[in-house]
Amino acid sequence: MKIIDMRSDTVTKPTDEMRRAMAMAEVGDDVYGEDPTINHLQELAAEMLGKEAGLFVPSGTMGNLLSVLNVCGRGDEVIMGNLGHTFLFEAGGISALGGVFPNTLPNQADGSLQLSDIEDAIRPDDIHDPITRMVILENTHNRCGGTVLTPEYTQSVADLAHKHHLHLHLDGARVFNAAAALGISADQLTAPVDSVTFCLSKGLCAPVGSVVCGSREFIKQGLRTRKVLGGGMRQAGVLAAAGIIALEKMSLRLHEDHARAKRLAEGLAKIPGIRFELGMPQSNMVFPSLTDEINLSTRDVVHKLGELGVKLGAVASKRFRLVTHYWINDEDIDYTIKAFEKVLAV
Ligand code: TLP
Repeated sequence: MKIIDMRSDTVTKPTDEMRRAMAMAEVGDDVYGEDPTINHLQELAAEMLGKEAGLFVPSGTMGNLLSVLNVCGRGDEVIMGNLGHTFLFEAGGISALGGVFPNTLPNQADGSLQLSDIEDAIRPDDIHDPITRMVILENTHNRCGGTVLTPEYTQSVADLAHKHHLHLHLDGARVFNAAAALGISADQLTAPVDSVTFCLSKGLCAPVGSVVCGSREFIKQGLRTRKVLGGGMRQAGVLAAAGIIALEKMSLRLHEDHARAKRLAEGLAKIPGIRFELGMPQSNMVFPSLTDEINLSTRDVVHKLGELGVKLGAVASKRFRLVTHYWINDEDIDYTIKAFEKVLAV
């Protein structure tokens, strides 16, 4: 039985072209700055995101953590969304390792933070208060439904942050999906921010790695922070080789995943018992929910779909997440819709 794995785009395996490039990659000791393939990847990433420099890191989690630790000391505060990945899914790393305090604001349905909420959250110069240092946005926004923030909105947050001398970081794990959804280049989305992390190992299909981009000074500091976190790698050019293909080729095809996500959602929306509380997909994530008439739990549904070869995530008491990616084709979408029909019919 074919397994259709839509739990996440993190499950993507490298393409044959990536595997060939990995085998042939020129490598060196990257802690000495001597891995030519990593150097090329970092330059390419910085250029594509319109920043001075880039830094290859093992994961998106480390990219976000490193960015926070670069800017904040113990007791400092970061403003972020209450549904943000850094708050929900990074094991509290900024607090555990940096003593950094998250000040969470309600994420709006589209993944944004309200400007007035941000303004109110910035601390006054008062010895009772932690010092606000940073704001984090996420684009696309995972838990809000793979929603897309516009360059205009990002600029308005940057203007506010900079007025208060705050650093604006973007968790752009899927910023190339956001750019594809808007039909613009990724640098238009990242121009307003001071630093950005994006992932090579999600929809872009590379096996490992993320890149942090920012000013030369920020990345220089990041090299030290990465070392502190144990993320200084050696001949990791074998990984960066896949990352280069991810950027040059795979970033250009993400609209195909978005079209399949839309088709999947449209098919599922026709099935009695399914509704779309979070709205229809804007990128590669589909979040169907069960209506109250369905007596099955999400666990039951995940289990039954698993028996039919469809893997997906359960993200709330009545909600699922399915993520389209390079290894999911049109037939897989049709099969998944039929499998849902079957499971919910009983
Ligand atoms: N997200 C994963 C899970 O951790 C939830 C997924 O399956 O979507 N930022 C965002 C917005 C992310 O979605 C993720 C991974 C990360 C950061 C962390 O990336 P990694 O897994 O490379 O540490």
